[in-house]
Amino acid sequence: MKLYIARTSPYARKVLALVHEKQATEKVQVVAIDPWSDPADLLTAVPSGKVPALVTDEGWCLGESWAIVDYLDAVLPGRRLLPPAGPDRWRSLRLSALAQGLLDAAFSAVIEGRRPPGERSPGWVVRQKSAIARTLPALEAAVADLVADDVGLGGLSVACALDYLDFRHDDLDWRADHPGLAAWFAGVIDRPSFRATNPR
Ligand SMILES: N[C@@H](CCC(=O)N[C@@H](CS)C(=O)NCC(=O)O)C(=O)O
Repeated sequence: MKLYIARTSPYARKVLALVHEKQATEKVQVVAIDPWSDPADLLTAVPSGKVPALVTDEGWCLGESWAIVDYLDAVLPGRRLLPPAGPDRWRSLRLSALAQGLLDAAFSAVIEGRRPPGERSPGWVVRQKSAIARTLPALEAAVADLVADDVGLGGLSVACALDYLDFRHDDLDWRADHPGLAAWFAGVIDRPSFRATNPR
């Protein structure tokens, strides 16, 4: 299988970290590219032109981190990060969805700041930062679920999103008002899967 990534993409990191958690790195050929330069291979694989993108051994293509992790979790050997059914699965998916919302807002704010000065919208950045500010307390309230998820897909996704805040929004002192979340994060971020995919 071929996995297109960008080294600093937090969405791609989530997929890569899952591959590491499953100790299945030898099954996935990682291809680092710059999605913003529209490489032909990426555009052939996924019409969105975004990373991560997966091309399977059978030759079919899959985009979107949330779909790729579901697929890889099922087909790769190693521990299952997303429980197959029932309340454990919904808990993990809910955490994963909160993380995706956090990441979307954090990433969108960063990209807005990279537009040419005359095209930037301060109002858009404020809107994204409000979404971040609403999501962090929701995660703080879900710390028991994070612990129960035991670095399943939900916990893995939340850790990647929080580390993206540290990476790209280092002015945001999210730990101060979310001590439970900060303690949980400190306990997981040194895992080999996160160290191996650290974008810094
Ligand atoms: N919803 C997508 C988001 C992926 C995404 O936005 N990737 C960025 C890099 S972090 C990208 O490839 N952007 C290129 C573009 O928008 O043209 C996912 O979860 O995989």
